[in-house]
Amino acid sequence: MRPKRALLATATLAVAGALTVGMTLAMAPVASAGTTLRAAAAEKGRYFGAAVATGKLSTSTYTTVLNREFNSVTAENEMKWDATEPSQGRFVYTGGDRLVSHAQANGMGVRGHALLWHQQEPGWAQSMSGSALRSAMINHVTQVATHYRGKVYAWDVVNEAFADGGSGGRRDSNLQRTGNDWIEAAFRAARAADPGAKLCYNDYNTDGVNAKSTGIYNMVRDFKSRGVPIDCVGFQSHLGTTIASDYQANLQRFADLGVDVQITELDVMTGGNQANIFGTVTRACMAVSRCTSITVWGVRDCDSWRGSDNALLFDCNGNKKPAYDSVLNALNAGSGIPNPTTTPPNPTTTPPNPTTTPPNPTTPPPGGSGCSASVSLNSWTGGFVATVKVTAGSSGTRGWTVSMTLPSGSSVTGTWSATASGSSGTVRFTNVDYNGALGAGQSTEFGFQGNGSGAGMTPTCTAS
Ligand code: G2I
Repeated sequence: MRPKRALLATATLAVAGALTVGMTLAMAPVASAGTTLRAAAAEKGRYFGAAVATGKLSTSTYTTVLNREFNSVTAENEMKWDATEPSQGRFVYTGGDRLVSHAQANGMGVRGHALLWHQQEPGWAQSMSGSALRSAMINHVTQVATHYRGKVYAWDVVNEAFADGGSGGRRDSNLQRTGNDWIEAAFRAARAADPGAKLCYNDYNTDGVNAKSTGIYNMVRDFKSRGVPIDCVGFQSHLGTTIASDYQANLQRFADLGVDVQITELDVMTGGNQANIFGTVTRACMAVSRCTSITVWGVRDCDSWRGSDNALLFDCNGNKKPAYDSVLNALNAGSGIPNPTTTPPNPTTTPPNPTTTPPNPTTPPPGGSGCSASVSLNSWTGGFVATVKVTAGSSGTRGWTVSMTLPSGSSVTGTWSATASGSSGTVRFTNVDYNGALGAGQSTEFGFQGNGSGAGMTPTCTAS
C-alpha cells in the first residue's frame, strides 16, 4: 500500500494538472499542505501564476522553477499589440503560441495580456486617431481574442486606462480620444470573439481604496448595470515597502459588484517587509472568495522588470526566498473557493453566456422550421460593431443564414463566428461549423464590425 503522503501528493498533482482549458476544477478530496505554490493554490481552487518571457523557456533553471511552482502563465510581452500586430492587419502569434504550448504541456492555464494598452502600441497605431484607430483597435481585439479562443482563461482586455493622481478619471491617450466608450466597445468585441474567457480590466496603483480604484469601481458598477460584458478586475500590485491597510477590503468591494478579482502582476520591493507583504497579499486573496488567481510578474529576481529591487520569490539561482515561504504558508492556511464547480477559477470553455453553449451533439436537432435574429449595435462616428443573436425556432436548425442590408456607404470589415458573403449592400452571414446546429429555442451569437453607420439594419434569419 502506498503511504498516505504519496496519495495526497498524487491527488494534488492531479488537481494542478486539471487546470487547463476545458476542464472543470475539482477540489482535492482531502485537505493537505501543498508543497509547491501551484499545488497549494490548486487545492484552494485558485491559480498561482508567473509572467513569462518566452526567450527564457530554454534556460533550465528558469523552466524548472516555472514548471514546478506555477499553474498559470502570463506573456510578459508576447501577446501585446506591438508583438501581435506589428503592421496593420498582419498578425504574428509566434511568441504567444509558444507560451500556450508550454502551458498546455505543463498543465498550466494562460492569462491573456493585454489586448489594448496605450503603451506598446505598434508604431502604426500610435500615429492613428479617431474612427480609423477605433476600427483598428476593435479589429485587433477581435482577431487576437479569436486566435486564442478557448486557450486563455482570462484576458486583460484593457490595461491601465485610468489616470494616476486624485482625479479618478481616464488617462489621456489616443485610445481614449476615440471616445469614452472605447473600453466597453473593446469588451463587447472581446466577448463576441471569445465567449469563454473571463474579460478583465487591469490596472496599477489600485491597491487600496483610493481615487483611482474608485474611478475603476464606478466604471465596473456602470458596466454591470448596463450589461457591458466585464467579468473581472486585475490588480497589478507592483508594491513598495508598505501595503495599504484596506488592500483586502478593496478587493472585496469589487467582488461585491459581481466580478472576479485577480492579482495580476505582483512584485514587492526587497527589504525587511518583503516576505510580510507577499504574505499579506496572498492572505487577502484567499479571504475573498472571488479572488481566483495570483500572478507574480516574473520568476526569479533577475527576470524582473524591476531590476535591482529583487522583487520576486526566487533568487537568480532559482532558490526560494523567505517571501516564498510566506506565500506558500498563506496559500495552505487559506480557504478554498466555496463552490468550485459553480464558481471555478477556470470556466474557460463554459461560456458565461449559456445561450452560446453549443447543443448536445448526441441529440441532433431536426432541420427546417425557422429561426429569428436580432441585432445590437455599438456605434461611434465612422464605425460600429454589430452583435447578432440567432435563435432557433421550434424545430431547431442544422444551419442558418442571416441577411442584413447595410446603409448605403457602409461596409463590413471583419466578422466572427460566421462567414460573410459580400461586404456592402445586402450581406449574408452563414453559420460556421460549430454554431450551425441549434436545438429548439437555443441561441448563438455572431458579430461583425463595419465602417460607416450600422443604423437601421434589420436581420432576416433562414434555417436549414
Ligand atoms: O511595466 C511593468 C508592467 C506594468 N503593467 C503592464 C505590464 O505589461 C508591464 O510589463 C512590462 C514588462 O515587464 C517589460 O518587459 O512592460 C514593459 C513595457 O512597458 C516591458 O518592457 C519592454 C521594454 O520597454 C522594451 O524595450 C523591450 O523591447 O520589454 C520589451 C521586451 O523585452
